[in-house]
Amino acid sequence: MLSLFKKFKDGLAKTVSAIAAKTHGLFGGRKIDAAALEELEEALYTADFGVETTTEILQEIKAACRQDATLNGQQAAAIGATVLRRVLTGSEGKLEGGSRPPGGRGSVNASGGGDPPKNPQLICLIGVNGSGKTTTTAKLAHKLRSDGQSVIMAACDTFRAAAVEQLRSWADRLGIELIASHSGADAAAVAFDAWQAAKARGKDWLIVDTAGRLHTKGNLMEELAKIRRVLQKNDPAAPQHRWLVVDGSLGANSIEQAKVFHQSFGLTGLVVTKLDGTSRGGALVGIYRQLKLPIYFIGLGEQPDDLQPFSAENYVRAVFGLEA
Ligand SMILES: Nc1nc2c(ncn2[C@@H]2O[C@H](COP(=O)(O)OP(=O)(O)OP(=O)(O)O)[C@@H](O)[C@H]2O)c(=O)[nH]1
Ligand SMILES: [Mg+2]
Repeated sequence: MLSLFKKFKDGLAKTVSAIAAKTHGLFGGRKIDAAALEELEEALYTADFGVETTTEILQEIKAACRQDATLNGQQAAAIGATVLRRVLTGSEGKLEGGSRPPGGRGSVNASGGGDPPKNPQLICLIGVNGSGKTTTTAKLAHKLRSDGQSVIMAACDTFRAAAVEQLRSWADRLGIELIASHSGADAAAVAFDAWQAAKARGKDWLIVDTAGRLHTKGNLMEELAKIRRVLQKNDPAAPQHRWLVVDGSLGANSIEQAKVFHQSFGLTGLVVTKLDGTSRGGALVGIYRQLKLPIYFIGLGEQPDDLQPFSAENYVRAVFGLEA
C-alpha cells in the first residue's frame, strides 16, 4: 500500500514539478543566489501560493541568506516548509467517529437490551457547479466504510436526472446504499427521508450530495437553508458537518464564493478537490488563510481511493521536496 506521503507527493506532482522546473531544481541543493530567489518567488506565485505566503517565505529565506552566505536550496526548502507549517496551523479537519466507535455495534446494556440506536452523523456537501461534490460523496462513503463505519448516501441533487444516475452508479459500483427520488423532487424532502432511513437502519453516517449552485443565486441558496431546517426536525444538531467542496484548481475565485455559502449555511469545513489536475496546488494555502475553515479532505484523483484526509505535514513536505 502506498504511504500517505507518497499519495500526497504523487497527487501534487503537477504543482511540485512546475516549481522544480521554474527554479531549476533549487531544492535539490545548489547554492542560493539572487537569481535563484527570483525564480523561487515567481514559482510560488505561479503555483498560487498568494502574495502573503510567498512574501513570508522569501523574507525568511533572505534573512537566512544574510546570516549564512553559503545557504543552499535544501536549507531554503526547510525554511519554506517551516513558514508553510506555521501558515497552515489549525488547517487539518479531523473527522471523529460516527454514531458508534469504528468496528463495534452498540454495546449491550445491563438489562441485555442494547443501546438505542444513536442518530446518524450527517455530512452535507455543497458548492458551485462541477466542484466535485458527487464524486466526493462517493469517495467519502467508501472511505468511511473502509474505516469500519456504516454509511448511506442521499441524492439531493434533484435538478437533473443525470445527477441522481451519477450517484446511483457510484452506489452500485461501491455497494453503498443510496436514498434517491425522481428529478424535480424536493431536495429537503429527500434529505429528510434519507435521515429517517439512516436512523431506522442504524447507520453511522449519512452523506448528502446537493446540486451545484452559484452563490449569487438567492433562491438556490435558500434551498440549502431549507435542507438544513428540515433535517433539524429529525435532529436539532443535523447536519453536523457542512462542508464546501472547492475546486482546488480555481484558486482565489473560491474565496468569495465560500464567504457567501458560509453566510447561508454556516460552513464547518472544506474539501479541496482536483489538486492532482493542477500546477496551482498552492491555492489551498490561500483558501485556508482567508477562510480559516478546517480542510477535512483533499481530492487527488477520480478513483474511490483518491480522497485523502488532509495532512498539512504531508502537503508541506511534498511541496518542498522533503522526504518523509
Ligand atoms: N482529477 C480529479 N478529478 C476530480 C476530482 N474530484 C472530482 N473530479 C472530477 O470532476 C468532475 C466533476 O465532478 P462531480 O463530482 O460531478 O462534481 P459536482 O460538484 O457534483 O458537479 P455538479 O453536480 O454538476 O455541480 C468529474 O469529472 C469528476 O470525476 C479530483 O479530486 N481529481
Ligand atoms: Mg453533482
